[in-house]
Amino acid sequence: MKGDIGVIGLAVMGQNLILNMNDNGFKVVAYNRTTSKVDEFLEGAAKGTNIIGAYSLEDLVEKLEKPRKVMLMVRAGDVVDQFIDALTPLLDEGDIIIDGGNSNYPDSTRRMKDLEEKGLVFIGAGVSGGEEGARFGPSIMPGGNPAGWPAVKPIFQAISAKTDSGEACCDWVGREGAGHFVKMVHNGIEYGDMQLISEAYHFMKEGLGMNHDEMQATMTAWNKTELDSYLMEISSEIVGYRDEDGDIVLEKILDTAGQKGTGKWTGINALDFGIPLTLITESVFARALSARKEEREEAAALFQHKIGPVEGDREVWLEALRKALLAAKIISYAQGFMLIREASEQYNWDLNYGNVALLWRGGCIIRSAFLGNIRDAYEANPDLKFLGSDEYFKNILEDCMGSWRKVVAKTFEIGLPSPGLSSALTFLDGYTTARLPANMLQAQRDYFGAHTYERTDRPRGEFFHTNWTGKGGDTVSTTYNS
Ligand code: NBP
Repeated sequence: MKGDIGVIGLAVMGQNLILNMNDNGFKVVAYNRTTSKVDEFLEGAAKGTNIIGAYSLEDLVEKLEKPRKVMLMVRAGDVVDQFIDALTPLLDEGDIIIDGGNSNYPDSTRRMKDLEEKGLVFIGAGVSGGEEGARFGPSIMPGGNPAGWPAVKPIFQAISAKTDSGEACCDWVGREGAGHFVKMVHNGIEYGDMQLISEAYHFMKEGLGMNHDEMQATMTAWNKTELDSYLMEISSEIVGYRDEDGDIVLEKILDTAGQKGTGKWTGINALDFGIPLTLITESVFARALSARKEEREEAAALFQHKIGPVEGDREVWLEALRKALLAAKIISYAQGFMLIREASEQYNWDLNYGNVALLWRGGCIIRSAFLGNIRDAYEANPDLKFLGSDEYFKNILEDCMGSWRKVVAKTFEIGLPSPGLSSALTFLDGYTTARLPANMLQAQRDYFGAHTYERTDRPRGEFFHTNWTGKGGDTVSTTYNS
């Protein structure tokens, strides 16, 4: 009997996905560039399973049932193109290549189009959940050529995470690079959630002077509220975790954050699309700032910067902080969905936003109870432009507003950096302000560059220029560049 699917790449993600597929009754053919890893896998974790090894791409292709499904779980970038180039001549019309790595979505769009011309089907599937997710149920975000979905769907939906009501955290996202785009935004949101929790920890530790047991108890309690999420759960474990000497491990970790680039990609796309994705982008910058450790130490000494204590009733402050965290988190997701909507409209992907929320409901790093409410919001109104306008979220934002302002104001007062909490509030204040001072910006642009402006007392689309100095002409910047 031939294999149902082939998987190339036997590092942590590939091996665990294969074992998961095997558990779900699929016959998997496993291949790796360094073929000794195939034997190690078959003799190790895959011993006693139905998994078959392959020792060349020809061997892999030979061992698969048609239409063949070959999944790449290799390092993103050139390696994916190299495997696609090597596989293409070996495959037959209608065979399917799936890239399950963290690829940049324009690459997936390009690969889908190239392979479509050659009669092959390409699926770019974002996979989230790390090692444990891959083994026991990841969130999978497949996009690309929809012709391949019927053949891949039974496998992916079987191995993916399930919601409490049994729905698979895997469904078709959309054409071209839509799957990898949604995965990219997922990772961006992950940056935002992590930043917000880190700011709350900072406020508790430096502002309220709490010890680690107290912070752990607080985060554990928060995890039973609307903030219930995987990241809150692991953070509550981390904050109280002690090493063999009884010391808190967290305090021994150097405060310089790493990043692999998906948060940066999300920010770059937001700038390209003109979407005010402030919280996620601030979170990327916060990591970049943290990485300049030595410079920060010098500047801290130079400015003698100290974070002042937060005075007052601790319990009152903690509830205010919880509300600030929740409100800022809503804004982060609202901004993320604005970016997804913009991409969907620009690329004609016709994405289902409620479905996107469902994909993230389980299995992935940003999984949370909250995503169920986001799904409900988009099911009730698929055209929702701003998540915060949905009744459920609007009520929370209004309820949290006073506490949120109080916490952000306090962080400014005591010198505690709060880029996530504060940028989200600034966004909401801007978004809910009917008249912003952009009239001044337009006047300045027109003054120095004859860029023209629209008027409050004339229909939109009519442009005017003022000869502000009496020395300029009537030529506007559509006809010359200054
Ligand atoms: P890695 O990203 O570490 O890639 C390892 C695989 O790539 C091995 O099979 C390796 O073969 C192969 N490879 C490399 Br590296 N260079 C190669 C080359 N020049 N030619 C051929 N093969 C090459 O594995 P991973 O951490 O399992 O991740 C796989 C994909 O899933 C990545 O795109 C990653 O970004 C994504 N992802 C990872 C996680 C996670 O938590 N790790 C989560 C979600 C998504 P070799 O054994 O012969 O060197």
